[in-house]
Amino acid sequence: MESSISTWVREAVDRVQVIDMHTHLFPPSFASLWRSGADGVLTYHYLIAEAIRAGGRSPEWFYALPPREQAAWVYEQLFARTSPLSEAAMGVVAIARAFGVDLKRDGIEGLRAALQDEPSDAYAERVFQLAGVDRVVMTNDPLDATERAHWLDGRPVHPRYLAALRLDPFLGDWGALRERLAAVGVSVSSAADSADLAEVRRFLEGWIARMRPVYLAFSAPPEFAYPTDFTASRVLDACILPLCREYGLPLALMIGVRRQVNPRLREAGDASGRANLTAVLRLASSNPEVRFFVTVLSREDQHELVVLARKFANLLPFGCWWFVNTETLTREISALRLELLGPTFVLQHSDARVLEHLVYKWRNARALAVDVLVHKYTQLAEAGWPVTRDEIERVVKRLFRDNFLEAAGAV
Ligand code: RAT
Ligand code: ZN
Repeated sequence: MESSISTWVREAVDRVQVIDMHTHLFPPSFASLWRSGADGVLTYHYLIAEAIRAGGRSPEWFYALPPREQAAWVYEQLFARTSPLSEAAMGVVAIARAFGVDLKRDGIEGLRAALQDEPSDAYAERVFQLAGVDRVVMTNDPLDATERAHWLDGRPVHPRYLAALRLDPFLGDWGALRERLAAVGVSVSSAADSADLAEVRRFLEGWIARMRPVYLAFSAPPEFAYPTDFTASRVLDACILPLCREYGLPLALMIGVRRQVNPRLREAGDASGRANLTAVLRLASSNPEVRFFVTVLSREDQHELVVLARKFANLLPFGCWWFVNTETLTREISALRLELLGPTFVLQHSDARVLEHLVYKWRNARALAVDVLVHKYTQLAEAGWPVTRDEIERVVKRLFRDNFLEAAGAV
């Protein structure tokens, strides 16, 4: 029995075509936002932070280098001079291998020759196939000038890419939001009164129509609270939650990021902190008709989130985000979720910023699923349940795609 369970789980996990519910990827048609290739892979901000730690140079020195030299310097610190043992560094080794490159022998030039950095549908297709990914959800910012231009031009979006409307600036400081809105020709007053909120809502409604997102999303600091007297709570109540209800859109909350604790590191300068999940409790309980996708950045918050999800069926925990997307923590978190929720969560998302990230991040997620599921199904069989191949396949599909698609109303 044990060996058939292990075969069945492995086969189901190998075969499943993933829906990746949170990435930062863009289709080839959004050419200036496309990121792929060896230099993109090596200048991932996860690796930049590690290389600056290892290399003894200042962030200012590093960022003054042209991108090609940045990549070469990261390669030197994390691969040539030492063993690439971190999660992100080992990811590069896995990408190289998937493209037939022996990184130790062929070095950065081997990787540059094998990976392509120009936007291309055929190359994207190859990477999706290698990674076993069916569709990815993007992160779409309606206030980002470059991204807006692509949408306003009406560039086609390949069907493998789904949109998610990102709301971070709408839930921060009202004064800063006013400036961002003014830059795109929308004027609101400093009062944040009901006319202003109606204007914000109209703006978002226009972008929902244009992007046709599968959910709305924001990331929040550990201090995120709801309800509060701050404008962010009013924006949630008057704009975002009504839009979720009206358009049947889930709201994704990514909580626990401490932005720019070291601004010198730029994109690599964010850290994490423990959140107050009372905000999630209140949102889920006072909006039973809205579905909330929730992920938390601190290891310490994972158990509380799972317990809350037991109480509110409209709350769907998803993925192991950023600093908890490591071999040790993904196993701990996923086993915990299975133990308290059964297979009613989304196992993983990649957070890929560069196309080829899909390859290693989903390879790791598959290995995680095999470990956790073989263990659980073996226990289940020992407990007296005659496990079948069919049920394993169904559960694997739920964890890698169907739970998300159903909750997003995308099936
Ligand atoms: O994982 C990352 O690359 C982070 O920089 C963030 O993008 C984070 O995932 C987010 O979406 O805010
Ligand atoms: Zn992200």
